[in-house]
Parts: sequence; C-alpha cells; structure tokens
Amino acid sequence: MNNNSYHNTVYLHSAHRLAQLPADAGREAVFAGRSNAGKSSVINALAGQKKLARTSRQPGRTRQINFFAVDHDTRLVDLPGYGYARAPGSLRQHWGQLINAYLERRRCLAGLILIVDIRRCLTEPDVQMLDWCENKNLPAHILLNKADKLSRSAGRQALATVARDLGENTGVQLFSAAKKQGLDELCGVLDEWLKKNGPGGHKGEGGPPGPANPAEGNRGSLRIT
Ligand SMILES: Nc1nc2c(ncn2[C@@H]2O[C@H](COP(=O)(O)OP(=O)(O)OP(=O)(O)O)[C@@H](O)[C@H]2O)c(=O)[nH]1
Ligand SMILES: [Mg+2]
Repeated sequence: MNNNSYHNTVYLHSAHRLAQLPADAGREAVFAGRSNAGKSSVINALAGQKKLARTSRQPGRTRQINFFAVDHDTRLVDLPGYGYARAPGSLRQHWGQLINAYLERRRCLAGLILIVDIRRCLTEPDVQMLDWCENKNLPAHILLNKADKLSRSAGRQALATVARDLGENTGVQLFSAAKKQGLDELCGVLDEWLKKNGPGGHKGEGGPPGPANPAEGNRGSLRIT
C-alpha cells in the first residue's frame, strides 16, 4: 500500500455501546489519545478528506467509537478522547468504560496510534496507554501531532525526549495533520500492521477476551477516563 491506499477510506459505523461493535474480523488500527490532540484530524489527513471524521476546536467532539473502512477487511478506528475534564462525570465514565472494554476485547486490533499534542508531550494517561500496549504485546506508534505549532528545533527536541524512553514495540514521529507532515512514515507503519500476509491481529496474551467492565479487570487492564 502507499499514501493513496487510504484515500478511498469510507465511514462504516459508529458504536455507542459494546454490543454495537462491528464483527471482530479482519484488521483494525485504532487512533487513541487525549481529547483535542487531533485524532480525527489525523484520520482525515491520512484519508486525504476534510470531513471523513468530525473534528472540532472544542474538546469532546468524538463521542462514539467510529469505524472507517480502508477496504473490505481493514479498518481505522477513531476513539473518543480521554482526559476531557469538563465532560460530565457520567459521560466520562461511559466513554472510559467503552474505550477500555473495546481495547481489552478486540482481537482484530493490529496496532494503536497514540496521538499527542506535541506541546504537551506524554501525559499520565498516555503513558498508561503505552504500558497497556506493551503488556498486551500490541504495537504502538506515537504521533507528536501539531508539530506546526513548534519550531523545527523544538520539534526535534521533543522527538528525542519521547524516543529516549520507549519500549521496543513502540515508535514515535513528528506529525502535523494541519500541514500533512509525516504522512509517509505513518502510512508505512499502518501498511505493516494492516497488510494481508502480516502476523495478524492482536491476540492479547492468547487467553480469552478481557472483561467488559474494566472495574472487573485483572492486573494490567486499562482504566483510562
Ligand atoms: N495547528 C494544528 N491544529 C491541529 C492539528 N491537528 C488537529 N488540530 C486542531 O485541533 C483541534 C482538535 O482536533 P480533533 O481532530 O477534533 O481532535 P480529537 O483528538 O479528535 O478530539 P476529540 O474528538 O474531542 O477527542 C481542531 O481544532 C483541529 O483543527 C495540527 O496538526 N495542527
Ligand atoms: Mg475526535
């Protein structure tokens, strides 16, 4: 696949509850991160479309798990953001549980793109997310998004700082959804995860799917809100 392989991506489905998830088949790459970091904008930049995923200046725009079909058996998945302090508690809890349960259960998950605002770098829930990926043997790749907001040298410095402490299954790069910077590198990562003859979706630790309610989870389960 190349850059253009993602240009035919189409909206597929939105899930507000676990029961609404599409069949757990084929391969998915999920886009996760804090609210307002630019997850939906990254998907739009990748797809070369302006309104495939809904974006907003206000945090809390994406409110469901949104699925986009790259082709008949590969998908990009846009999650609601975590860490949006102004969302009502019950809504945060709902999103948190939905995201956690999706990530714990989804066996077709091939990798997680973690989007962070380069000006904030990695925050506590981002680190939790990366730790969880490492625990589950799920490849992760960090986009230091909004790189257009920093000078080149400040961007390089941020990249070096984040790269220093990463596990071997995790990558990092500079990105700007606004300027479409970093697309080739991102496509290379996604191609590897989603390709047909690759190692396959996320099998977790080989055991049964995780609990629907993260509160019932065992050690290493996610508690992102
Ligand atoms: N300057 C700049 N702004 C960006 C970039 N990416 C996203 N934004 C802006 O950041 C804001 C949030 O973008 P979204 O894509 O909606 O962020 P999100 O992470 O999906 O947010 P939630 O759905 O609320 O979790 C919007 O105003 C975007 O235009 C970027 O690379 N550079
Ligand atoms: Mg969004």
